[in-house]
Amino acid sequence: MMKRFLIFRLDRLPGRKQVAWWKYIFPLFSITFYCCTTGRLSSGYEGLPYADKVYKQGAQTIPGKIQCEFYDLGGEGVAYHDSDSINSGSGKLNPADGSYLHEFRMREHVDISFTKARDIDDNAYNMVKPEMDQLYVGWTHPGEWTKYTVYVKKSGWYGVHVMYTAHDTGQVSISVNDKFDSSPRDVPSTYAAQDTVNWRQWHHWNYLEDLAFIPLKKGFQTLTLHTVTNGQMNYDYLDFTYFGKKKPSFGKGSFE
Ligand SMILES: [Ca+2]
Ligand SMILES: [Ca+2]
Repeated sequence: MMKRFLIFRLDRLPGRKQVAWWKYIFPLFSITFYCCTTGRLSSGYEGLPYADKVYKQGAQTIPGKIQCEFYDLGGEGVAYHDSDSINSGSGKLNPADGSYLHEFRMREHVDISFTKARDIDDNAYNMVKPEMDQLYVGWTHPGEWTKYTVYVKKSGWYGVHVMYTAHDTGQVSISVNDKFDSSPRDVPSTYAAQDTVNWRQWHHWNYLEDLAFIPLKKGFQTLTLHTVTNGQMNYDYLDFTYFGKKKPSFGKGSFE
């Protein structure tokens, strides 16, 4: 569609008997490739895969980890929904100092921080030891969501696992191309009564296997991570592992 449109426009360049058509081949190819590879034309979705001067990959791939902080570009209502217009982490809890970690997407509404040493995220109450300097989405509230353009290498059923903290047990759901929603999935609390440092209750990390099983088709898709109940969860990444062609007959089910 885009290709036809551009060819039509080139034919109608005004006042030129001889068009240096070759000058337009590379831009035409680039735009077509860009649009096709982001899935923008096929879905009508206006968001784009995140990339910056440090993270240059663009769309994240499945199987593999989907880093939650690399939600798409596009802003409120397109690539995410957040309950306020402040990034409570980047530029606030982590003051702007010119560094990548402190200023990561600090003008966007989604709240982002990163794992820190000095007995903050490397504490004795972790269920799984987190890597340091890992960006994560935090300060979550029910109703908030972030969307990701991903590239799925192989069609089939995938297990979804999550690296997270949860002050109280909450629930999340995942949708694919805005068409299918998983039922809400429990994200168990990582609260530890023996930790007497109150603010650190948001820093007990866990890796939950088999949060859900979902079917994915090969190619570019969008995934949306919804915070359904409770909030107060921090999401480092979703981990997708290939399960097989057939729907799992065990575990926590699927979309159905
Ligand atoms: Ca916010
Ligand atoms: Ca992360």
